[in-house]
Formats: sequence, structure tokens, C-alpha cells
Amino acid sequence: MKVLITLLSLSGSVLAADPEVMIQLREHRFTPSEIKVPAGTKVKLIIDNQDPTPEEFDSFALNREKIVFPNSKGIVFIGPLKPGRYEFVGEFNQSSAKGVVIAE
Ligand SMILES: [Cu+2]
Repeated sequence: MKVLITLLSLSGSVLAADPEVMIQLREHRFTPSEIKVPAGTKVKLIIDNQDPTPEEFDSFALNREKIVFPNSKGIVFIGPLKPGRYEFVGEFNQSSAKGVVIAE
């Protein structure tokens, strides 16, 4: 019974649509570079790499790392987050590819 309850609650969270945020990466810059998300909610980040080179979405604060191939999209789920600022970078182009998730 415990297993069944766990499965039901899992499918419940899958059925409820998680908010999605699209982030474009072009010329090694994220747009938007400042992303506001609701605190306490799981959010789906879609990273659309329009550059001809791979990039790695990397965030120590969010505890996430994801390689995104050239001209491809990568998906990173974050949260639920406490209110605050969570910086991220494109690890391969850290001088320009920078951004922050603001949970509020
Ligand atoms: Cu990394």
C-alpha cells in the first residue's frame, strides 16, 4: 500500500504542469539572463543553444550541470527553491554566459 501511495503522488506531480522557462543561448550569452521563478515550485528550464558550439549549463547554487549540444535544447528541472538568488554560468564561456535564477 505504501508503494501504491508513492506511485500515486509521483504521477500527481507529473500531471500537474510544471512552469516552464525558455532560455536562449546565443553568442555565448543567456537571454533572459535574469529568470524569475516562483519559490517552492519545481520549474522546467529549457535551454535553447543556438550557438554552433556545445555549452554546459552549470550551477553550483542549483546543484545542476547539463551539456547542451549545438543547435539543440537541453532540459533542466530546478526547485522547489527557497526564495533567493541562484547564479548559473555556461561553463565553456564563463566570461559572457552568466545568469541568475531569482526565486520569490
Ligand atoms: Cu561543469
